[in-house]
Amino acid sequence: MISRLLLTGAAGNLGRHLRSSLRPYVQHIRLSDISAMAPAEAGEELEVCDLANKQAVDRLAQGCQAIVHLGGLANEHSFEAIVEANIKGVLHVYEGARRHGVERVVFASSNHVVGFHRQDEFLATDCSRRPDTYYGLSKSFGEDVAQFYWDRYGIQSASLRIGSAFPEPKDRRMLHTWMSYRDLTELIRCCLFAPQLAHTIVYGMSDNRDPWWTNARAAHLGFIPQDSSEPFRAEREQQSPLPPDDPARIYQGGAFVKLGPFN
Ligand code: NAI
Ligand code: 15L
Repeated sequence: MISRLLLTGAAGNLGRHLRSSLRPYVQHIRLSDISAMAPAEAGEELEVCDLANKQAVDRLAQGCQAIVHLGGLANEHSFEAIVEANIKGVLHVYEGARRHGVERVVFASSNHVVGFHRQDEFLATDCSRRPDTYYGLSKSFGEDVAQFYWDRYGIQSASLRIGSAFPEPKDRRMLHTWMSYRDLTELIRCCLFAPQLAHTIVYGMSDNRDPWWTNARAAHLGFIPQDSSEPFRAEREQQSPLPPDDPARIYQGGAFVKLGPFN
């Protein structure tokens, strides 16, 4: 059991699910978000906090054994907004971890760190990064922060390059990138309890038929996905395919590669 886990982004789609699905593995869970959360139940602590506020994030980390960092903007925004929530946010989380002796951090990175790789490429976790947005750049920065705090301070981390974590895959692209909530919970459990993480990068995906990524270099996590996008294939393939020259069909990041500019 983790004695006290900090879960940021607890009011979000994934956070609301993980709040209950991670509960069996933790004695106390500290839930934080900038938005309101459902009232606390036994063993839960609620802290409303802006990740851009360094002092407030520092208080969040106090007394925690581990952190699952989901909080921040989860898709593309202006650089100014991304800087506050995601860039300052992830640095503040790691600074809090350092100052309060938190042992490990699970960081919700994203497939958009590699979004400008083509869909016909098969990527390992050590491929070059090709972020597709300011959002992807912020996740790339977060992965570098995780590496730095391991190298400099010995804080262990897993950076989860989550594909598409939704109740169901929504479109043809997500047949490749989908991750069920059950598999996400299991991946985070593996990251919290694996004997040694150092800084491990892992793709967050279910056991899909035609993946774009391999987790061969993260086998030490012991993560075995149970779900697959396959049961949704027939229905999703009734959607018209995008034109072959559409960048959203060419690149792994899908529609994200066409977002912006913001001026
Ligand atoms: P979400 O948008 O539902 O949840 C993010 C939460 O962060 C929200 O509740 C929001 O209020 C909070 N937040 C935003 N700015 C904040 C700030 N300045 N201070 C404190 N809290 C703030 O997104 P979702 O889908 O739950 O994603 C969770 C994490 O997983 C995000 O970091 C996202 O980038 C990452 N991720 C999610 C994927 C998915 O398919 N759902 C795929 C790849 C990565
Ligand atoms: C992400 O990083 C986003 O947070 C999520 O909303 C999805 O768009 C996902 O990637 C995806 O690529 O499908």
